[in-house]
Amino acid sequence: MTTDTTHQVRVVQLGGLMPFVREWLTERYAAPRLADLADPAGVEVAVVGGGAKVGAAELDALPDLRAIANFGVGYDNVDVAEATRRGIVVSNTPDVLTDAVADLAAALVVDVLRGITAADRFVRSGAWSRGERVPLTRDVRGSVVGVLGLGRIGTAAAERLEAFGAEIHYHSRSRKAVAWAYHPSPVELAAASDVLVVLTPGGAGTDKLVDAAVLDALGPEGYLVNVARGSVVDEDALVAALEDGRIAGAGLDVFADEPHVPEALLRRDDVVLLPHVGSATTETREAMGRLVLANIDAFLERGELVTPVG
Ligand code: 8YV
Repeated sequence: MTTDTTHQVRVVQLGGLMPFVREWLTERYAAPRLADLADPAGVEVAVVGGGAKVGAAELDALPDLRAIANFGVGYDNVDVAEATRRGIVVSNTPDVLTDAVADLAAALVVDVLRGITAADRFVRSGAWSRGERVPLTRDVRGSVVGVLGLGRIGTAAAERLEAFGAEIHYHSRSRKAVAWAYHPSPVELAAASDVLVVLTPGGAGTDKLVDAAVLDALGPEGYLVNVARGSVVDEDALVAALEDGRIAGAGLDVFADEPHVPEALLRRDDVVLLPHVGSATTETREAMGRLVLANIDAFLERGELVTPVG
């Protein structure tokens, strides 16, 4: 497909956007995919989905770009420093997905402690009808949940788990004005926790923050839950810790190289594996889409973003 040359293309689509978002962008801005764009001149806004990488090479391909609207709260896929250097502003989709992601984080904590999906596999395998039994599991009430990264989503997840009767501890870049117990490092938080829940941003600042030392501090009775970014956990160290029984199990919605999931994890019954679905509800994805459009409109009309990053 080539672009209509009578119409100046101002908005372009990059990466894996959901079909309804593509439709909205096509209807409202006649925004083509980057691959279908005949001439990049005049493109001012790039909408980025599916965590597509945007670095110097991608920015070179769009010489008139002035804004990047990222479909997602996490923007570790975008080289913001390079964009800023070129005078390009970046927006994300905060707040609208907080509840959905916090729900999934809390659900994974309950799942790893109560063995819900493992018990589902047990029933489907016919083991229950053969008279076998599932092992007893662990109470959520009274367990210590360590939240690594007490931002908007971390706080919302902690509130949910507190309602379940869990005791909340946390580590964050800064101490917050909350009653929950603060630990000065991830290792100290892990040592105090039954379940460590990763809710930090991705990117260079948190790369492999959860390493072998943190997993060892979590210990053989401890579980890891990650709904943030795969990059925050040293995946090889996680596989090794599970294989050696140095941690009890894990609930993972994100991976280092999505959609690739290490073979060693696929084989294990003590891990819950989800395909990066933290924000994947109809309501939330639509709200994210509306926020992306609001950012594009504000930028094209007034040169401002509604939810700029940084
Ligand atoms: C999206 C996410 O699935 O918001 C984020 O940071 O990870 C998810 O909501 C992702 O951005 C895909 O576009």
